[in-house]
This record gives sequence, structure tokens and C-alpha cells, in this order.
Amino acid sequence: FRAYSHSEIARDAATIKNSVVMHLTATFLRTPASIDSTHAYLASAFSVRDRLLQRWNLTNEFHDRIGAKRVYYMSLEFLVGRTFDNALLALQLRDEYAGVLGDVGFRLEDVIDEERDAALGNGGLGRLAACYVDSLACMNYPGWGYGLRYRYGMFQQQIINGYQVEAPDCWLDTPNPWEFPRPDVTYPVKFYGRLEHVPGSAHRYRWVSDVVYDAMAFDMPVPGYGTTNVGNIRLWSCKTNGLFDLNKFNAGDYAGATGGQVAAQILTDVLYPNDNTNEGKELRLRQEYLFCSATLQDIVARFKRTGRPLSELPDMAAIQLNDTHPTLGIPELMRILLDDEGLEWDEAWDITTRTFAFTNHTVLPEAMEKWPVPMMDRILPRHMGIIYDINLFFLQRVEKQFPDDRGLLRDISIIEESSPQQVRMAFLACVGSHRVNGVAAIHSDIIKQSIFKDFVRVMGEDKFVNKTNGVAPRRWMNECNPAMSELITEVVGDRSWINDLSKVRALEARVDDEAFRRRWWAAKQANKRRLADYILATTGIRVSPDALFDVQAKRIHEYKRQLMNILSVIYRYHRLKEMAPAERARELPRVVVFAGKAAAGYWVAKQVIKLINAVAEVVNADDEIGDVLKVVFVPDYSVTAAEHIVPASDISQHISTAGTEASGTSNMKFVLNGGIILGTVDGANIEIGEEVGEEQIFFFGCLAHEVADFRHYLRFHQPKPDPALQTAFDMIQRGTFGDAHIFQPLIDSILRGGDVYLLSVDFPSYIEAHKAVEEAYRHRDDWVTKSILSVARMAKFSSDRAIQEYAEEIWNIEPVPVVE
Ligand code: 26Q
Repeated sequence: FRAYSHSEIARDAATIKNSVVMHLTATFLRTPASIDSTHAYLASAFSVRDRLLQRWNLTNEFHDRIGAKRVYYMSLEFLVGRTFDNALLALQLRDEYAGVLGDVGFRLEDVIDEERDAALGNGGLGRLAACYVDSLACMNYPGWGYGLRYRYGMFQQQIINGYQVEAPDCWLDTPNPWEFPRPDVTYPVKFYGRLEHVPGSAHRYRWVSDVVYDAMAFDMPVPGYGTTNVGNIRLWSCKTNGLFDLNKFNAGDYAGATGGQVAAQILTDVLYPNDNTNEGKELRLRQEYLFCSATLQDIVARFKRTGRPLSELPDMAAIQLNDTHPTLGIPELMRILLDDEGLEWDEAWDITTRTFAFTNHTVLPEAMEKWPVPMMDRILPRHMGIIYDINLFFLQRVEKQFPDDRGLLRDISIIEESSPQQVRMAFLACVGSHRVNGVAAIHSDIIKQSIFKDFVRVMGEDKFVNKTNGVAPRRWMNECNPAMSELITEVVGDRSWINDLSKVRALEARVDDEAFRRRWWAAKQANKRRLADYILATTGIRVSPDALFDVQAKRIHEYKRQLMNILSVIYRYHRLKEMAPAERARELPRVVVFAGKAAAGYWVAKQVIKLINAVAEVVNADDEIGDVLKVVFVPDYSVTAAEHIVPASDISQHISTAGTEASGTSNMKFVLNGGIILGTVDGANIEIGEEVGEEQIFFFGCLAHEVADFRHYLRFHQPKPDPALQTAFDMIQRGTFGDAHIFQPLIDSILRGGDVYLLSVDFPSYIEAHKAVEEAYRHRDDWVTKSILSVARMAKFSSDRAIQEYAEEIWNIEPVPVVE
């Protein structure tokens, strides 16, 4: 048969209505009496999916046919969020579906709210992967994401009595229109077992084990906006190899017969909810290997279908490692090339290093992935052997280059000589890749001076490059902020800016246009009202949209310093309480919004959440204070929650200790939505400041190069808190926010724990920066100018720019618009 061409898929209202009704009745057994908004969502989502499918098949067939080189973005996390609205916008069918849904009695906005987020990631790193596959699709680059299909994604956060309580995210309990099971794409993945050397060979082994699991593919379409190109995220799900134990089944042991399946399924059951910490759990290592093995088998199988010799793999495939989590892909490709394909070591190593490139996302020591050698040796004996050989050949080379430098060999070795020995995954990723990149200019510099210092000496500076992060304008402007997007479209003249953000520059010409400025302000106010409704619905707290909206929304982590933020709120509360009513009434009303999850085992972070909620409870109930200060903790932060919160900020806070936040990406999202940053000189804040101009950003705090000295001093000296910080401590200790002793450990982390994140150092300049923000916000005219100019100058932070740099400078791939 002949496949439909996409021009044959009708897009008129009558055909669309037909297909929705068809799915309502035939797929979901609904009658006019039993239709509800859940099924209105499901039926329209399935109808949209039918339309995407054609394009998806055509895209993949086309890339196969022309023999295009593809990039494979390997990531343990894809924080996709919802797909329905995104797909409607990409297909330019939003109005049609709104009309059809209206006909059957539903509002599109309500139906969109029926979809659950695909929350297969923790935070920045996972969302970056989702933005990057979006850009690949929109820019017609051949490429796929590869990841794991967790049965439970990022946990749901409830706030009970002020504390975070985790609930499982059962996102697959309802039908998921956005995944396609591929039972025919299944690979066996081995664990444990023993090795047999293949006689006569130098590096060939047979790995024998009867612990074999199956990884089965599920594909998620990635709709490209304004193109027929549809990208793909291939996610692996684990089950046992073979149906069940026939011996047990025949002996009548039915439960035992399927026992292996339960054990296997655990591998892809749950996403580890740690952001920037490595717990070192064995199950995590097995997850990582299942992922790497299935992915590399799939990539090699696809390559072999081209009939080309294996030496040409790097001409057909580029593999990007999203942090060290998929690093086992390197020894896994070596294993396939050596043991399955019979290549010699040197040729296999050359192919491998020309295929892989590696992105580092962190400098925090607690986040560095290391695995004990005995654990790795037990679970993956063949890979442990390959890693030893990679290390041996590498150290031999270093020794030749720098003879008699034992210290260097020790420091640079992939195997750390601790007890037990550990495999340093970042070093393995570095040695096995042809490029290593950081995610913002300052971060790329820092890693060259710290973790990869010795590698720069040995492998040369050119291997280490910067690729500043970016975010997708489709989701983070057009989808989440229709009011502002309409204004931009009007100024640009059409919607082309959505795929070419350089066009937003045109806004600069309108910065003095009074009518336009009023509409710009009105769009922000509308977004603030929408957030106020959302806050009321999720917390019961009423906030005034006329107040300054001050937002910090990100994972809760000591280095991100939510504690410093809430301490400044306490100080503000104290000041307000000291004022006479008339004076208080002249203060700028402010709503301080927090949102974010703490890793389940991260006690300090969870205490910070408790403190925020305790402060909120007291302040919000204080009649003297009223609308002058409100404090809100929005529960269950997610991609979808961010789409409500980000467009509504006046200022957002990105206040990590200098040198600790690799890049940050929400800073970009807030500014792209007309918000202003209050931040430290860290991560991508710096480059945002360079682009939009220093008048458009409120910087404070010490600089990255000053941090080491401050830390050193504070290791041996108690900090002397300035009066403002002391005031906040006193208020907590007097019991203003309830039982003081539960918060004492937070105070002690500053006064007695060495103040590792330098809150006492930065607090005075932080308070000054807040004053500057207030002063600026009172001058509404200047503020609107800042807001418009910022958005106009933010083109650099589109993920399209980032992806183009990766494509041209690392992957060597080219855009190819699909032609039928
Ligand atoms: C490691 C080992 C075992 C279990 C979990 C992990 C793990 C998981 C997730 C370690 C780190 C992460 C996530 C890191 C992350 O999100 N980093 C952020 O990446 C963003 C995109 O580059 C940056 O903008 C942020 O600055 C960085 O913190």
C-alpha cells in the first residue's frame, strides 16, 4: 500500500470533528450522555496524534532514504511536560480543535488541563533535553532523543503541615496518546555472569550470564513547529527476557513463574529524584546500563542496515552524553565492536571517540558520579575490563607525554585509588569523547580550571568548548504567554520569530511607543491575574495582581540559597512591623512566590520548605500587613506549573553562590517573558546581562574567584552576621514562626557549619539589591523599558541557537527539510 502524504490528511473542521467523534465512540466507548472532559481530551489527543503520525513516518523514512547523519541525544531524563497544546500549535490546528470542542460543549483550556505532565526528569538537565529535541525537530535536523520510560516520574509534592510529602506520580494510569509501543524493537540486556576469552584474539571475550532482561522501545513524537518534520524520543521499558519460567509454570507455581518479570520491571519503575547529588545506589547503575546497552544496540543495528562498514559509524551517528549518566555507552559501544563485531582495539576506539561527545552540567563535588569498582565488576564484568584497558592505554600515553609524573597519573586516572577503588565517570566520559562542553561561558571556564585541568594539559585546550544553554521559544513564549506573543507577532509582522528569535529585536523600535508600552504592561498584568487565580486554587491564598511579583522557582538546594531569600523576607516582615501604619502604607506591596521540590532524602532542603511555609502562615494572617507582603509556596512545581508562573514574574531570583550554578535555564525563561532578574554573577546570568545590558539586571554578591578565600576564612572563623541577618535569626529564635528549635539547624548551617554557600557574605548586598529593585519598580516607565528591551535582546537564549552550535561545531550534521 501507499502511505498517505501529509497533504492528503484533511485539516478542515468537518474532518477533524469526524475524527474526534470517531475516537470518542470507537476508541473510548462514549455516547453523548457519557462524554466528560477527560474523554474529550483523550479523543481529541488521539485525533491530533493521527495527524502527527503521517509526518512522523515520513520524517524517519526520509532520513533513512537519503542516508542523513543523525544525532542521538542520550539522557536519563526528558522533562517534556504536556504535549497536546504544543502539538496543536505546531500543526497550526489550535483554532480548529477549539471550534470542534466548543461544538461538543467543552472549552479547549479545560480540555488541555486534563493532560498529565510527562515528568521524566528532575529539573534543568531534563528540561534542557526536552528543549533540545524540540529545536532539532523545528530546525529540520535529523536526530532523536534516547531515554528511559519510567513508570513513575518525578514525585508529586504535597504540602502537609508545612512539610513536603512525596506521592507517587502514576502518570501511566490513564491512556497516554503520546507514546507508541514498539514491541518489535526489543533488545536483550545482560547483567552479572562471567567472561570467557576468545582464543587467538587480543581483546575479544564471550560474556556468559543467564540474567538477561528485555528493553522494549516506546516512541514519543516531537512535533516541529512550522515544519512537517516530527522528531522522536525513544524510551526504553524493561521486562524479563521471555514470558516466564516454564518449569515453575508447569509445576503449578504461577506466582513464581512470573516472579522474574516483577524483578525486571523494577529497573524502569522510578526516576531517581536527586538533582545534583549522586547517592551511589546499585539500582541506578543497573538503570544506566540497561539504557546504554539498549540504545547502543539500536544505533548499531540501524547503522548496519545501511550496509556501510563500521568504520563509517561516526559519519552516520553523533552521540551526545547528557552529563555522565549515560557514560556506560562508551564501554558498551566498545564491547559491541570488539566482542560482537570482532574489530581490533584501535579501530574500535577510534570509532568510539569520534562518535561520542560529552556535556558536563555541574561542578558540585556531591554530584560527581563515581561507582565502586567491586560493584561495577560484579554487575558488568566485561565493561569493567574494558574500562581498565581504556585507562591503561590512556595512562601509557600520559606517561609518555609527561614522564615521571606519578602525581599526574594518580590525579588523572579513570580509577580513583580510594578504598574501595572508584570509577570516575566524568573522566571516562572525557577520555572517550572528542568534545567536552560546559553549559555557560563561566562554567566552561571553571571546568577547565578544576575538574578537567589535567585533561586540558594532556589532550589540549581545543577539546574543551562552551555551549551556552537555551530554551525553546515555542513552549516558553508562544505557548505559555499568548498575550505577549500576540504583541510580538504584531511588531514582527508575522509568526516567524517563533522559529527565528533574532526577529524579536524589532521590539526595540517600539520601546518609546506609548500605546504599545501600555499594552505590554497590560499583558504582564493579565498574566499576573492568571497566576493569582492559580495561587488561589492551589493554596487558598489571595494575592493582589497590583503587587510586585517576586518569584524563585527551582529545585530546593542549599547552593541555590532559597534560605537566603526567606531570611530576607523575614527581615522585611520585621521592618514592616516596626513601621507606623502610614509609613507602611507607602511601602511597595510585594508577593514573594516560592516553588520547587526537594529530593526526598535531602533533610536540610525539606526544612527550608517548612520554614518558608511557617513564615507564609504568620505573615499572610497578619492583618497589619495585609497586601503589603504576601508569601506563597506553590506546591508541586512542574513544567505545567512553570508555564503559569514564568509569564507572571516582575522579578525572578537566581541567587546561587557565584561559581555553583552551571548555567540555569529558568533565568532565560523569565527574561524571555518580560521579567527582570535579581541574581548573582553566576551561570548564564552573566551572559544574559551582557546581552540585555547591565541596566536591565540587578546583580549583587561576591564573584566566583572570591569564593575560595571566603570559604577558607569561614572554615576557621564564625561569621559575624550583619544587623539585618541577625534580626532575621532573632525573629526565628523568638518563636515568631512556631517552634524555634526545628529551624535552629538552618541557622547553624550558617553560624557553625562554615557557611559553605556564603549567605552571611552576600546578605548585605542582597538586601541592597532588593532596595534597588523596589526603587526601579516604582518608576513604572523605566521598568517597562527594561522589560521590553530585555525581551528584544534575548535571541541568544533560544535553544535553536544552542542546537545550531552543537550541530555545526560538534555533531557535524545538517538540516534537511523533509521532501516527499
Ligand atoms: C546522578 C547520579 C545518581 C542519581 C542522580 C544523579 C543526578 C541526576 C540529575 C545528578 C544530577 C542531575 C541533574 C542535574 C541538573 O539538572 N543540572 C542542571 O543542568 C542545567 C542544564 O544544563 C543547568 O542549567 C543547571 O545549572 C544545572 O544545575
